[in-house]
Amino acid sequence: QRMSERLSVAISENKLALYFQPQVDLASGQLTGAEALCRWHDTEWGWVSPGEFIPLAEERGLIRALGDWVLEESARQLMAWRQQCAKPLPGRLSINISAQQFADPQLTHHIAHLTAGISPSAIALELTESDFMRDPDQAVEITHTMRQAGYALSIDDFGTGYSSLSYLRRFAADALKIDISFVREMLDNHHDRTIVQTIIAMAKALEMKTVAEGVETPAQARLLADMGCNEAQGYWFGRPLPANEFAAAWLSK
Ligand code: G
Ligand code: G
Ligand code: MN
Ligand code: NA
Repeated sequence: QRMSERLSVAISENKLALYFQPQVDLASGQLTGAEALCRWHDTEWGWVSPGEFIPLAEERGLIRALGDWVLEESARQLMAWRQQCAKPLPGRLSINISAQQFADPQLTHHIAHLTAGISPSAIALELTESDFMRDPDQAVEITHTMRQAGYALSIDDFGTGYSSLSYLRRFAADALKIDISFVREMLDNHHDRTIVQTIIAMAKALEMKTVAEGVETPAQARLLADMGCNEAQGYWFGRPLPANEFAAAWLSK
């Protein structure tokens, strides 16, 4: 109870922060974009994990307000980088969308409104595989609207959410994000390695790109590149950073 009240105050008083994690092309090592990740530092409790406050926000009806803030702040930051940095962010900024935001039939319009001034071609929307499958027919409709508007679409945490192959084809997503749980033990566990290889093959067949999550070692990066995975994010390439540090590290030369 108390935590949800404090979260509510943090949202309305602009006390959340967005961090940015680089996404890189595995073949060239070039920056291909970034993922915006929400952070909350409470004066009393310190850093609260999004693994804790995002589900709480969903439970307590705060996720729309939080999601709106994330979208507005993402647009503000893209604009600021354009004005202040030697180079703008290449590719797209990936923004996480929760199931409850996704349930809004006006979502695409709402996103366009909150990110006014930023082209949809600068934004990718991430939805988890399980959120897609909650109401797959509605998801097919919404994802087509999003794609028509020019947003790219990624299926997050892929491999954990039981999509049927027929829906996967109809979702019209641009990218599959291979869940960290398969990447983590890929080098030692041949079952996980096979799953990763299979996801990459399937994505290719469906003309989607693959983005591996949670890449922490050069050996993982090399194996993924050899397997034909397109892009990656993870501590090996860069941790999520506050906007100014991200710009200094990635947008300065
Ligand atoms: O950044 P970290 O891995 O700790 O995030 C934990 C979880 O919180 C991840 O599943 C991530 O997708 C989710 N998350 C982070 N930022 C946001 C956000 O802005 N909106 C939503 N809906 N989820 C987020
Ligand atoms: O569910 P989603 O993919 O949006 O969540 C991404 C989460 O993964 C973020 O909370 C981010 O902080 C975390 N993350 C990013 N890179 C790594 C990594 O290399 N290792 C681990 N363990 N977590 C990571
Ligand atoms: Mn994500
Ligand atoms: Na994920």
